Amino acid sequence: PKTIFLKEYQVPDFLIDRTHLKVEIFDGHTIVTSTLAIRRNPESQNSAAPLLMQGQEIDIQSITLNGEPLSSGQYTVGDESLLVNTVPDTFEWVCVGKITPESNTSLEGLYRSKTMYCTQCEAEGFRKITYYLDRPDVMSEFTTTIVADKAHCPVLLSNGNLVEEGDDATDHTRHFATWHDPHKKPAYLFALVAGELSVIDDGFTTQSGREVQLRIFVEPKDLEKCDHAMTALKNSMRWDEEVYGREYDLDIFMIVAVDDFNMGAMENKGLNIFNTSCVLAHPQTTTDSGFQRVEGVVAHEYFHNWSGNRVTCRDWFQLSLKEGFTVFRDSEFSADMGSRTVKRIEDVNLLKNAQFAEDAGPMAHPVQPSSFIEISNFYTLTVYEKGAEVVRMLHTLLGPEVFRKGSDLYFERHDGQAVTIEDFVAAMSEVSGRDFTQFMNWYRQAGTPEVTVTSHYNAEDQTYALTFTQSCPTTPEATSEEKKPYLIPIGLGLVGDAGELRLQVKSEPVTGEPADVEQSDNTHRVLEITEPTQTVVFEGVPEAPVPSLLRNFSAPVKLHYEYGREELVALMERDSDGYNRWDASQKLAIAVIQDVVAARQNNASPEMDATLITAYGHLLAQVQESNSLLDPAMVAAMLTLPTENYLAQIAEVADVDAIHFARHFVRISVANALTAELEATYHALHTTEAYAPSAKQIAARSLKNVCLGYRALADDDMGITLAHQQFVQAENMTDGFEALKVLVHSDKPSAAPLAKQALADFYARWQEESLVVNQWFTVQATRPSQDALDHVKALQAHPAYTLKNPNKVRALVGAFCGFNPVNFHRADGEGYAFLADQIIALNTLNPQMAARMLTPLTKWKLYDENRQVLIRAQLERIRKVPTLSKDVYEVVNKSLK
Ligand code: HT7
Ligand code: ZN
Repeated sequence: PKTIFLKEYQVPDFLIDRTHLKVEIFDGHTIVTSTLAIRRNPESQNSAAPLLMQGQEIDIQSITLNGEPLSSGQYTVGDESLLVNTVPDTFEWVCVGKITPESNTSLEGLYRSKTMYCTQCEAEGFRKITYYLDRPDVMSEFTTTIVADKAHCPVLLSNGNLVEEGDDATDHTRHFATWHDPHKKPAYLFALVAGELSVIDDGFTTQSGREVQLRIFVEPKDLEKCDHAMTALKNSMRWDEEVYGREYDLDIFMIVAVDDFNMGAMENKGLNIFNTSCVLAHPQTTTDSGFQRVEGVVAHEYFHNWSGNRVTCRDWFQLSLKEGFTVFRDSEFSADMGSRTVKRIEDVNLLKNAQFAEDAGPMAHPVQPSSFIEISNFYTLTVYEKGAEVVRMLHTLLGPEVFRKGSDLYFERHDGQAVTIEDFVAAMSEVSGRDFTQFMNWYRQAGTPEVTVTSHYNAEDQTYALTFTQSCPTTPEATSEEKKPYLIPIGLGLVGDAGELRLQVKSEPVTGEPADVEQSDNTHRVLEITEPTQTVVFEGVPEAPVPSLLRNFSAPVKLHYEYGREELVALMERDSDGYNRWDASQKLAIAVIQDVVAARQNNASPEMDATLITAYGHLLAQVQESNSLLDPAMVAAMLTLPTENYLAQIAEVADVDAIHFARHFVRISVANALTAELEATYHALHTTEAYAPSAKQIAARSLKNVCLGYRALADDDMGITLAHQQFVQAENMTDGFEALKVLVHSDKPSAAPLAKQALADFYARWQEESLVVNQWFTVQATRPSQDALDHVKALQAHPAYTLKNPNKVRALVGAFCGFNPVNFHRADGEGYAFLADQIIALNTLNPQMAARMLTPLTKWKLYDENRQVLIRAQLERIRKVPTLSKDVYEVVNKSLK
């Protein structure tokens, strides 16, 4: 397979002004007639360039050029292309091709999901529908006519506005619909849906007074699960007007839910297609986090209408231009809809758990990658989540008003264009008058920068010096020495005994260049670190403070500062920055767990540090006070220990068994020490109020269920009894599922029969609800007990399981390999062999999914010698598969380098 390089970008040789697609769906095959108005691009470097189109798995029936048939000798069909050596400067191209959506299991292009036909074209799926210039900088005006059987496909949808519909002239069992999209768009934003669907209707009046019809299409049985998505859509539309001044631009906005989908959703112009898991929500079948996910994904796809569709990417190296910016936008939206601090904690948790791991592995790449083999492999946490953090840093550096001016300029200047990340940053630079040359390192260098901070308090002068040293580890594209220093915004405060101290920076730093310091208020600042080493001195500091560093996680870095445990407790209790209060709780928990890991490794008996228990006790006492200002969701997050995966990531050599033991030991110790407090908090929050996905209720449920989880670990059986009661009585999925998880994951003998019965009851009750069955698979796949792998293998034979549905694969195989580390990393290597088997099977069925499922095997460097050998052996086995897809080839080869 060929590597594509950013530096080799060339403008397209041809442009397609208008695209007319006629898609005739028959049972077993589909005929696609594409009529394209093509002309040479005046900006092309080659005025005599041949016409090279992309196409895959299309059976060509005929081609005409300006009405003249093209014989097969006049063009060359390659594996994935069609070449015509001589063409006029302007011409009409008509190609009739036959495709078979029914046998398309890759879920790219046009495919059949259950009884419905739908498309997924990003990034390069359109070429499976017709031959085309399938690249984002070729933008065309699309008209689409769909013809299909009336009985099987009563609903026919495509992008834009419906212009005509009626019976087929020759066959009255068939009908057609013609849609026209007035906005030029790249092929990746094309969509088509045909099937038997029910719809909920609503409307939205834009800020300029235009009426927009809003429609959500789902299977008839899911009609009652659309209200939350519709509310989220209307809130998103209003929010984008208020916060970014962006108004919707068509008369209709449609969402369609499909069961078989490789990702969460797709922002096709005017016709978003969603994985059912990201649009359907009902209190009885959806957990709180499911509700929040629906809200976030609906917003994300809607926001793409401007950040992605109106202004799109020049090439796929610019993917973060739309994805990083849109994740930032949806994250701010969710923060405005619920708890800002808790949303920030969730985002950072994802970044630290998963994106940092990606940055430390063989697939590490810059936010703007410089090369790829298969672009589908670059829809990554780096492009999305780190990309959003980079946009957030611009927001932090400029402040909300100037950032808004920058985004206004960006949208106005580039409306209708396909542009680059540099164009985005240029707009931000222009409105602020700032030079962002150094800032671009965030886009162009891979790896997580590390910042080490040391402090020195001089009681005599009342000065406090902080020295920052930055570096970035070696990643596949550059060594540590080659990496240039970053501009790192560091949010900062100084916590004293009686409160936060006033910050006065001494005009000249002790060493290095003068620190660029942005003033906000007296007790909080954002320092700008630009040098490899830089010192900032504060004066008028009356006492030795505890520094609160990287407030609100102001930059995606690993920050090291040697905190004493009592200092962490001080931050947990007194820091005005909510994010750092949580971060201190995590740091303290890590230190305590690491003690136990070390004891375990030295065959010593583990001891529990009482500092953590006392701090947790204070939190539980405070949150129960009648006038408490503590957000229960914050307390829940603070009481939640770092994951085993994260603990593995930060270990020198990850000892999965010792980590599992230590984390469990700390949880049991907390449970036994705070039994009464946990139980009291549980009861105080366990109400019978009717379910609402409100921030207040979600917060209460999250703390209640964290308490239940701990309580069930204490030496007595009361927690198991409470969990069982909650499971039986639950009126919403959050409470039901959390209780089920407690029972199924418990290693207590008393829990075993209850768990068995609860699993059986749960399945019996929800077997018709595919998304709930996914939860049922996951709770079993993540069970820590030793027979977990055998159980997962047995579940693969369950009638509800299929390798063809990505949600099922993620729920069972993905959950086991990603979130059951102690079993996936079994010392005998059976977990690795199991995953390799799944990847080999998926490689032919669905290469995108196969490549994604490789992720746990890419992390082999974290583990001991024995496991490294076992993982590499499985990667080698996969590499030897004769018909390896580009997707899997790229990840396996990079992992074995
Ligand atoms: N922009 C969408 C990307 C997407 C996708 C990419 C590859 C393969 C399948 C896919 N489905 C959707 C999703 C988004 O970021 O909104
Ligand atoms: Zn997106």
